[in-house]
Amino acid sequence: MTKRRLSGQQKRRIHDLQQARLARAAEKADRRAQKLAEAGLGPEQSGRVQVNFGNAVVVEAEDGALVRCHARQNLGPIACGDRVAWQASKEGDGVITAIAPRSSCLERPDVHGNLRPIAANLDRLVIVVATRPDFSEAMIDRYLVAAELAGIPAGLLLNKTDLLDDAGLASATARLADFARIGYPVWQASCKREHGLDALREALAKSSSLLVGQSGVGKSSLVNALLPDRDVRTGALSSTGGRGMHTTTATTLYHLPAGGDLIDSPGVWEFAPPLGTPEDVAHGFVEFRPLLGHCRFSDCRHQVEPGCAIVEGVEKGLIISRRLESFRTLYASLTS
Ligand SMILES: Nc1nc2c(ncn2[C@@H]2O[C@H](COP(=O)(O)OP(=O)(O)OP(=O)(O)O)[C@@H](O)[C@H]2O)c(=O)[nH]1
Ligand SMILES: [Mg+2]
Ligand SMILES: [Zn+2]
Repeated sequence: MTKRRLSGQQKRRIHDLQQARLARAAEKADRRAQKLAEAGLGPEQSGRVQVNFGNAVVVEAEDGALVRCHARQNLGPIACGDRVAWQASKEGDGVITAIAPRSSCLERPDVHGNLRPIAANLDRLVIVVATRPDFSEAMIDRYLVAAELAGIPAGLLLNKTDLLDDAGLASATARLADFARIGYPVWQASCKREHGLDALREALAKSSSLLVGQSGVGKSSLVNALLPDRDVRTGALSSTGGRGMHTTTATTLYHLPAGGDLIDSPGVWEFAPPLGTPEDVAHGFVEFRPLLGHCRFSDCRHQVEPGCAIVEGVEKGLIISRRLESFRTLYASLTS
């Protein structure tokens, strides 16, 4: 099949169709929840959302049992990792009746600007990158801004190091060194050669981490490598362009053997952080923070204003100029 580029209009149409389907699915889940409730429900129990299929979720009950649940629409979108109250129906599935307050939640806006939760109650975001498919520093920045604004510590993981010779590894490491310099841990791993997994196991133990990144970078392969008793479906890269094939379709939580959880998410081509105000954007760049409030103008936008502390920070070598460019691109997207 020949590859075809979709026009903006076609993309919007596809998106609108998908939104309509999602809305119908949510209504269906709502009706299903009502029907189950009418048939009589058991006592309220607590549980944690393990898989989010969109129209239904799998809840892990206190005793470890997995129950397919539907939710009332008025609860709002449910996220993988949510702690919930649910009630069993006579038919064996359940109804979610409440979502507990989230300690944190990573969200992304859809094209209409509505925020969609990716996963909740996270202690860490792991941005997985590889050189096949190659990574983009700007996309890493966008994930980092989302993590900073959600108050979730983030780290980077360069996977597939087995594909790199010494020069390739040195070059990828140098590209990621800027992120290490501003304080983000950078791990390296090869799922294929089982390299770097012990350090990762140690870093992820006893906490809840979400794996994000482009399709095909090896997020599900990492789950398989870290949880040897699991067999999560992984996909090959397409022969044209080396892109992943969107193998994972539902965000899923797995328990780590040493305690803690690892959440696998479907890969994306593009990621945009949810941004509130222009000030948010600057706060999302962690190394800007000590300089914010030191510009000559209190309403400085860090663009062309004289006496800008961020621009001076670049001149003094405190801020990497590529990060200022990333900031400006995000700022422009917000104000345009
Ligand atoms: N050489 C090599 N290949 C790897 C490694 N990790 C994963 N792969 C391969 O990369 C391809 C994609 O892996 P997945 O684990 O499905 O990638 P993913 O990030 O989960 O992709 P999505 O679910 O689409 O987001 C598969 O063919 C894997 O075998 C690695 O460390 N080295
Ligand atoms: Mg996957
Ligand atoms: Zn400024």
